Amino acid sequence: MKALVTGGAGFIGSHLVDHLVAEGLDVVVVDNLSMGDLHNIKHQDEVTVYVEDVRNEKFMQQLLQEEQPDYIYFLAAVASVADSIERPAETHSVNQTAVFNMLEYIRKTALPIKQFLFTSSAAVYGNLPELPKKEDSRVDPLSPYAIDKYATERFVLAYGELYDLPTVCVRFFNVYGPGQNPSSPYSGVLSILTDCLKNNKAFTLYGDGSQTRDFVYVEDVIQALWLITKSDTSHEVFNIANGNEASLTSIIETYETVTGQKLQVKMAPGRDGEVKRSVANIGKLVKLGYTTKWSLEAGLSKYWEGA
Ligand code: UD2
Repeated sequence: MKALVTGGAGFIGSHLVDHLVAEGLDVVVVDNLSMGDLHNIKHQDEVTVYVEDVRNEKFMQQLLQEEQPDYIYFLAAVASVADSIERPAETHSVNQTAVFNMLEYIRKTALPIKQFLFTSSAAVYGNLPELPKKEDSRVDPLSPYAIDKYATERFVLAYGELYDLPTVCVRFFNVYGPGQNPSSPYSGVLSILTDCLKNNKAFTLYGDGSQTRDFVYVEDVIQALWLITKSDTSHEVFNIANGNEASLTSIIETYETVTGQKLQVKMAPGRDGEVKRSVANIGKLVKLGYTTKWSLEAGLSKYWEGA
């Protein structure tokens, strides 16, 4: 069995690649290294890596023909709400057009795949009051990022239904853990917090800290992705989260306790397009056998140890 992972040198992608190798799959990675790093992949020598942009349509088509993957995990993305507001056209070309082009090529050439998994985001739910978010909760995508993710989900599911392709979508909530790049202002908040605590830098807190998120440790995310692959599920959407809501202020306090460090905080206005509260209902994933193995405290301790 062969798997193609786009964004496979990135934070979540590289953990997935390591898992797939450990499960005995042949793994092919495409990554343009815009946020990823080949060193993130532990089993680099066992993986075929192409340093390329998923927007290179010709290249992607040739790759699919040559490699004939059974499983495709589409993780390549500009993974930031704020970045999509700064650069809507460019983020659209990655977050939607590249995925669409691949689906279209698979359809036209009737490429025999076992599963096409698209990684979407909790951002699709927006700021509607229903909590926790279920996969069939109403959506209200507020930013170019969220709109692209939602519209692409619909393409992925419609292609699945209309052309009988085995497609599935997942909505990541806030994923954290080793390998998350803290270098961009748009990086995940826990990678930035870790960098600030380690290197005694001031942390900029956007808003009043009462915004909530559902943080899930990357190993639980990989558990979820693998369960979805093994279940042979098609035409479904799954939340991938921990199922717990925590305010940013409480997360900072927990991290200070775990590390025994005190964070310097600079206050700044909240970011545009931001979601105020976010927490998932993970019942659908639990039905596949998912159990969260990492509480926030355990995940943060482990992350800090390796940082
Ligand atoms: C996450 C995902 C994003 C999308 C979204 C869905 C990451 C990196 N991004 O965005 O791809 O799926 O969820 O809702 O996981 N913050 C600070 N200071 C900082 C950085 C962040 O206060 O230096 C705040 C930020 O304003 C937000 C919270 O921390 O309220 C989490 O920010 P984030 O960028 O880690 O993730 P989020 O939820 O905006």
